[in-house]
Amino acid sequence: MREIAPGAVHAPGWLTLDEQQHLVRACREWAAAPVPIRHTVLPRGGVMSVQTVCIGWHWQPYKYTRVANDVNGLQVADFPSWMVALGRRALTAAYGDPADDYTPDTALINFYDGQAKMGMHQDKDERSAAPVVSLSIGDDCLFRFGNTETRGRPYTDVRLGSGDLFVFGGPSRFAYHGVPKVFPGTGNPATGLTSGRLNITMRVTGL
Ligand code: MD5
Ligand code: FE
Repeated sequence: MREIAPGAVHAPGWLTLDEQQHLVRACREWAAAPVPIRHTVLPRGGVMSVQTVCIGWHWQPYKYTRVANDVNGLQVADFPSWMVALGRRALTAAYGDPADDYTPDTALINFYDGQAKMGMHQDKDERSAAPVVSLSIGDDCLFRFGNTETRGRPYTDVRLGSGDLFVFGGPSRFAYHGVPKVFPGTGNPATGLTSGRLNITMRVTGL
């Protein structure tokens, strides 16, 4: 367990192999239906290299909706209670306090192929400052954790691997961050994911 910045905690290998397998299976189902995973199209026409599917609420740039009117118009899958429980356990692991009042209501599930990246950005479409719980499965990546003022330096580069937990809360909740690189072939096929990287971020929308 390492505190990268106040409120930003990295717990390498926090998920068991069994938990990773369970999450891979769940994400495969969510990626298929009711709203298929897709490359999000940005308002100015850019297409994200990462593929995303959401549960609970549907994220589109730059808001949350109940139905995926930018994809197929259907309501996204429910946010299951077992994911709420997992999010609470993650917060407790990171901060050491009970987290019974933490109730994430959405998750963005991002799939990175070997070429995908995510540019430096802040997550501020949520109307809540509650922590974000991030879980990684599959190939390692370079994760860049920045500051709340600018996209640029200072930042800290952290390598995230399969099973890693990262919690962003307190003063780190609205920091800039991104994924400059994935390291193909570094994952563990026993997770069920034979290539690429899966990242699940649980959030509280405040909606
Ligand atoms: C990823 N996902 O690896 C990252 C990990 C995203 C996204 O950035 O927006 O889908 S989550 C990192 C994160 C989320 C929310 C707040 C902060 C970091 N932070 O304040 O540093 O696909
Ligand atoms: Fe983000």
